[in-house]
Amino acid sequence: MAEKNAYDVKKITVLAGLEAVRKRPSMYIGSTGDRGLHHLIYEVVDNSIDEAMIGECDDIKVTIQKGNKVTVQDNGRGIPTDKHPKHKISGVELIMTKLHAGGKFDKKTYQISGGLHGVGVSVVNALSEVLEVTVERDGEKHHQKFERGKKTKTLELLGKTKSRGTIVTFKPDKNIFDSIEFDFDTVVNRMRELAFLNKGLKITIEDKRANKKKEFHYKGGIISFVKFLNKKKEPVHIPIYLKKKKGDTELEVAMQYTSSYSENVFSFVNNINTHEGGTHLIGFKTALTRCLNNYAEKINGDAKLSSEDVREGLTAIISIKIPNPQFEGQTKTKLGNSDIKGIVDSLVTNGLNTFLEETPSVAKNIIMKAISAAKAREAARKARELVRRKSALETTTLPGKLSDCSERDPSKTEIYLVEGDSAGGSAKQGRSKEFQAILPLRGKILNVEKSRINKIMTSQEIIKIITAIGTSIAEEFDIKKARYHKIIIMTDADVDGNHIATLILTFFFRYMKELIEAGYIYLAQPPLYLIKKGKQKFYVQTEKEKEKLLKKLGTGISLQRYKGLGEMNPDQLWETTMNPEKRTLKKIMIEDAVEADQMFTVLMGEEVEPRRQFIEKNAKKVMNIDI
Ligand code: 28F
Repeated sequence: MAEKNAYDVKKITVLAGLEAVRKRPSMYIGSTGDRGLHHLIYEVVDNSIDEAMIGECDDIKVTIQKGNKVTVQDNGRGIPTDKHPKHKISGVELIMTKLHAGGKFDKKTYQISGGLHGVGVSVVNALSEVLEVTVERDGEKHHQKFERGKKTKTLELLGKTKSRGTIVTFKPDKNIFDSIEFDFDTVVNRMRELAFLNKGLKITIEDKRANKKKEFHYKGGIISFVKFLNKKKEPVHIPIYLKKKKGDTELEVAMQYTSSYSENVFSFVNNINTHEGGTHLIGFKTALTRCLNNYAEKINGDAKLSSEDVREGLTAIISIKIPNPQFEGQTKTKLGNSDIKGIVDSLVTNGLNTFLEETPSVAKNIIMKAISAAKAREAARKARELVRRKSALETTTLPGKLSDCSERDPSKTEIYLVEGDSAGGSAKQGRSKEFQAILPLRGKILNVEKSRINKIMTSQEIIKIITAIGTSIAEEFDIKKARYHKIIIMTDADVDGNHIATLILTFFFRYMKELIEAGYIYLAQPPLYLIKKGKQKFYVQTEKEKEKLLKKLGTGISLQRYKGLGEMNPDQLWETTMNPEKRTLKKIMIEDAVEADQMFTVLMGEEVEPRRQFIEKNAKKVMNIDI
């Protein structure tokens, strides 16, 4: 057994010290904000997942303890404990103190902005006040402790054991991170995704701070993933599942059409969400478009179905596992391996053709839906042409209600989408005409989740927004044409205001997602209360802030609750909500594409609560720092 252990240990290659990690943590974990903090957990779990991917582990436990100390435990083979022949230190110390290339499924790359894949658990060690590791392997239990990456003692033999596996407990270093407060739901979403992507693996998450616990175990793997994504929709057939394994390469596709109009296609490589797509996704889309056009030709005589038409209402997961992925793109989440395109194309072509032949009634439904999508797309194109021609005829090509700003450089300008004419009037008077444009919106806009693009192009409110922003939508969308780099939704803080805000966000998410990804979309934060004490005036935005301030100010104050934007005069609106030096804006970020998609699908249900939760959860509060 010893020689095997020695072989296992020497697979680790030693790269660099950990001082560099503590000096420039963002180079290794993307940021020292919430995303970077949560990557610590993902980095540790990744090692357990690597054990699961080669069939050596089927149970992972994640525990967030009081004080935000995290324990991850797996029942894999256990990190090799004997000395590395060259480095003369144990495999455990090597893994914990040297940046290493991973194992078989090397994910060694890191995103420039916001994240990393596979820089290794040593990075976690360097950024933790304390980290302890316990290994049970070959009937022995070993333990070692580190502080900020430096060992406080050598690997210690604790005694005999009948179990096997690895346990890592770490506490993030408060000196490195803005906050070390883990968000349970954020961890839950990623663990659920990993359980879907690794069929049969049980992942348990426990939050001892709030006595919460969740367990994920999907024998259906990505079939369960598709069913989960479609649980609020109406599927039109049972999920299609395709799989191919060749050596170290494994492909899986699960897909299911529903009656909805939105497309939910997510692609993964070695459990990494390839947000920017790549050759696996191209192979899938190419095969799907070709197969459905061929089948449509067979039953209808002709077909001109676009790649978008055939994906209307489609939920699909493409998950591949390959030993040497080449990640490209701005955030290193685009797969570049060119051989993968053909392999995925042939898997999907064979699998899909078989499905279409075997279930002609479902095949016909899918084709008819794609054909009506094509008709809607054509109608939308004509509607856009009409709008363009109409506005070309008029003097201004911009919506009449828009009060534009004088500055022409979009990186210096912002547009407020304001609910209601009275608030719109105050905003027009209160704003800076130099860099702030105002577009008043009348009442509710169309619920795009339930409408096709042709119907959307008949909604005047939506056309006003599209025209004012200037980028067009869907396949014509071009972010370089954006006329403003801040698009600020300003609605009342009540239920109706929240509903209008989420309707606008749903439209942006479904038809102008790049605006959100580019960080252009914000929510204005009008004050909820004005608190006066003598000559002093305080505007507060939340109940919590109010309580805190009342405690601080004591008695002898006056409290005014703002019901809506219309209650403020232009100066107050400027002072509290529009002045870049005083206002607070919430920037809308899509932290998790799967979660965001679920939220928008749920948002269009009728319950009010999910909308409030969505605003709370997905809008990261940012103090506007561009003075
Ligand atoms: C809670 C965190 O870190 N689990 C791990 C193993 C198992 C092996 C291993 C790890 C690096 C590249 C080999 C055992 N036996 N959980 C974990 N489990 N690392 S980390 O090897 C380290 C080297 O390849 C292991 C045989 N081969 C590998």
